[in-house]
Amino acid sequence: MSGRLSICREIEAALKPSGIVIRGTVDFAVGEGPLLADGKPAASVVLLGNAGGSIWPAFSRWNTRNNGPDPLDTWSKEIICPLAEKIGGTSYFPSDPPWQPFQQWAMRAEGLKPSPLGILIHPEYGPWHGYRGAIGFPAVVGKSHAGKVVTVGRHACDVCETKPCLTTCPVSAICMDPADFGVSTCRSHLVTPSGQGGCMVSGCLARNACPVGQGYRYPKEQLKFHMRALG
Ligand code: B12
Ligand code: SF4
Ligand code: SF4
Repeated sequence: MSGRLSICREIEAALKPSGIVIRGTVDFAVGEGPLLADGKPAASVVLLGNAGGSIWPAFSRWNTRNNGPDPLDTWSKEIICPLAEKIGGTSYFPSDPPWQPFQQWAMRAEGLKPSPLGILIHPEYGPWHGYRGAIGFPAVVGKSHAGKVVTVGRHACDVCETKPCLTTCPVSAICMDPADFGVSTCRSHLVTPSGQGGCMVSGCLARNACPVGQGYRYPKEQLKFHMRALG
């Protein structure tokens, strides 16, 4: 593989028009990484995703010409697969089974921690970020693009005194344990008139209530798009 920094620069430059950004790198212990196309374990992955609504302009333009299922996954693959091939990497996608541990990779890449919402909280973007894919390599990439590393002791949720995310959900689907998100309670509410006129239009009320990263809140159309996928 050519220089580590140049790989990240090449990825950054190629992805710029899409709004997909590098969300850090993870270097694995020997044999720990996901399998590459040649069947050998990756030494590193470069994690790719959105910061706030960064992907929405490019994706929504593309989506006006698209009628297929799972448009965001299809769009992500159309962008990331050819790039991975060009630079000698293997691509992975968060929605492709068997699910790769994207959230664990993100915790290692940027020092993030889960919020009560189940999604990871970022010190700057708050809950307004996600992962669109990753590219694995046979050689170590290193931490030159490790993103914004937070100190675990100052994790946003640890110092959030009022925790409005815990009290805003109309059906109490959110609790302190991120693993206990009430998926069926949430979905049952979303199909009711109150859910259709509330969360389905304005986005998850609990996520909206988080005071961190408000400036990165997704645009209204993007919120609706993600809620349609969840509901
Ligand atoms: C299945 C799934 C769902 C299901 C079930 C979710 C659930 N809570 O059970 C449904 C469809 C309901 C769902 C909904 C949503 N999801 Co979802 N989902 C996934 C998916 C595809 C797989 C999750 C999984 O089981 N992974 C398998 C294990 C092996 O991966 P993992 O990294 O180890 O993940 C686990 C750990 O993080 C662990 N964990 C939790 N806390 C801790 C703490 C520690 C210390 C450790 C070690 C581990 C740990 O729990 C995770 C899940 O098992 C992931 C993508 C992915 N590949 O991970 C997205 C993903 C987790 N979802 C995501 C999002 C954004 C959402 C929604 C907000 C989408 C929306 N429409 O708005 C909602 C919110 C749901 C919620 N409050 O949890 C994002 C999260 C991004 C982020 N900022 O963290 C992901 C990463 C997808 C993406 N493309 O970015 N989701
Ligand atoms: S409201 Fe507070 S506890 Fe809830 S996700 Fe946001 S920072 Fe974390
Ligand atoms: S989408 Fe609505 S019902 Fe579901 S967890 Fe968020 S606030 Fe609760």
